[in-house]
Amino acid sequence: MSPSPMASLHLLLLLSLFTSPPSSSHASPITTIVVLVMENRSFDHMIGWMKGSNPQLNGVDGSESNPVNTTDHSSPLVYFQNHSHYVDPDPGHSFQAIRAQVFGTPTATTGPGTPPGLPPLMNGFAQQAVAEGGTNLSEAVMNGFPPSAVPVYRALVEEFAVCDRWFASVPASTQPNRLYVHSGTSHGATGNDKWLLVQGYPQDTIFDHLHDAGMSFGIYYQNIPATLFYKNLRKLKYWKKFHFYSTLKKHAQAGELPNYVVVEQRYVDSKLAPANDDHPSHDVGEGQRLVKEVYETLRASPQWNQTLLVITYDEHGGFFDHVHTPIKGVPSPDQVVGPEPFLFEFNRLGVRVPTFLISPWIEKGTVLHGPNGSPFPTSEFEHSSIPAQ
Ligand SMILES: *[C@@H]1O[C@H](CO)[C@@H](O)[C@H](O)[C@H]1NC(C)=O
Ligand SMILES: *[C@@H]1O[C@H](CO)[C@@H](O)[C@H](O)[C@H]1NC(C)=O
Ligand SMILES: *[C@@H]1O[C@H](CO)[C@@H](O)[C@H](O)[C@H]1NC(C)=O
Ligand SMILES: *[C@@H]1O[C@H](CO)[C@@H](O)[C@H](O)[C@H]1NC(C)=O
Ligand SMILES: CC(=O)N[C@H]1CO[C@H](CO)[C@@H](O)[C@@H]1O
Repeated sequence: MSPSPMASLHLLLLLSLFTSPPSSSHASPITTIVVLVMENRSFDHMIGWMKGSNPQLNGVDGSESNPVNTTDHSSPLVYFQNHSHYVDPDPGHSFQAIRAQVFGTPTATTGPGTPPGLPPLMNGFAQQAVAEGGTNLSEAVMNGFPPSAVPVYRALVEEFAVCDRWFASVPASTQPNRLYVHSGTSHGATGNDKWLLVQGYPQDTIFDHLHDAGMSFGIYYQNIPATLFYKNLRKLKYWKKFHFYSTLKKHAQAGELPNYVVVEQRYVDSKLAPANDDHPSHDVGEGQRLVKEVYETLRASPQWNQTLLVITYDEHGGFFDHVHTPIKGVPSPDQVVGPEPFLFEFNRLGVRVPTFLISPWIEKGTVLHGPNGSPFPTSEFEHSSIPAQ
């Protein structure tokens, strides 16, 4: 396949994390990779306060702040807090909103997709939130969960590996980033374009490549499989690859999980079945329950010894993160340019998101800071690190 060159080899790199492979061969012990992509939360918001669980992790200490007005030097500062709870309404995370958050530019500006000469100071989150939802929203975005509120993640940080330099692939909303996860490109999408989603995106996917290579995959969904936004997945030959989420447990127990497993959560909220994707205003407690259930299902499987679970977030959802988003040496995956008025060239990444790597082969308390200049000096982990191989 042709993932972004920046991403290639990343999966190998992730796999090199594993402690001693089975002595009989040098092959990776992993035959099943399970991918779960949660929704709309930044690294600092979700696990930035977990330095107490692992001091190696690039998190926060409360000294981080944003001015209410980036052009007024006497403007008050909003400091990053540790008492996030239920967030409603949803903070802004359109392409424009994110540009304002990352570069500190006024929200209303149009103009080029990447403001020339401006460093990504991550200083516009409070200002953008005030413009969109007033003071309460600026306090909501400058806030993270205390570890006790996200106990499942605290346990994962302590027991397995966390990547503290993994970015959303596009500084834009949900769907472009979800498209990157299984195909290494959004095919020019910088927003959630309903019509294009209905038509289906035409690019090659990891599913096609696995299928052609004789490997299996399965999508375990709860209400709507977002993977159907890839046109290729609508082919008749893939029809049997889609399973209700309840089948995950059956396949796991029977040792019948395919090589590549995608778990899709409930995106749609209702009283009987609350959404569990962590997207505001959905309850993060539900997301924690889902993660725990997936982990326990895999752990109880006879395939656990060959399994890697990757949990990441599509994008940061408008929440502050202090790590500057990479804006140099980011190659476009396919040279497709985004729509007017920004004509985005896919030459910078989105905001940092939490990513966990979970497997019996991973050493306890590992923090992976990045791909260490491989394959290119400017390579970073982002969503196409998953299909890259
Ligand atoms: C996992 O694999 C290793 C190496 O092949 C083996 O020593 C160990 O017994 C296996 N554990 C289980 C639970 O199968
Ligand atoms: C921010 O400060 C600048 C300079 O003082 C001022 O011109 C602008 O109106 C302020 N913006 C807001 C939204 O208050
Ligand atoms: C802002 O938060 C305060 C305290 O939580 C609450 O009383 C108030 O109604 C909120 N304002 C808005 C506009 O939501
Ligand atoms: C949150 O921050 C305050 C002030 O820095 C600190 O006293 C408190 O212990 C922190 N709470 C948690 C749960 O980290
Ligand atoms: C499932 C869900 O509500 N996800 C939201 C995450 O943010 C995007 C915008 O990027 C919304 O459109 C999604 O609805």
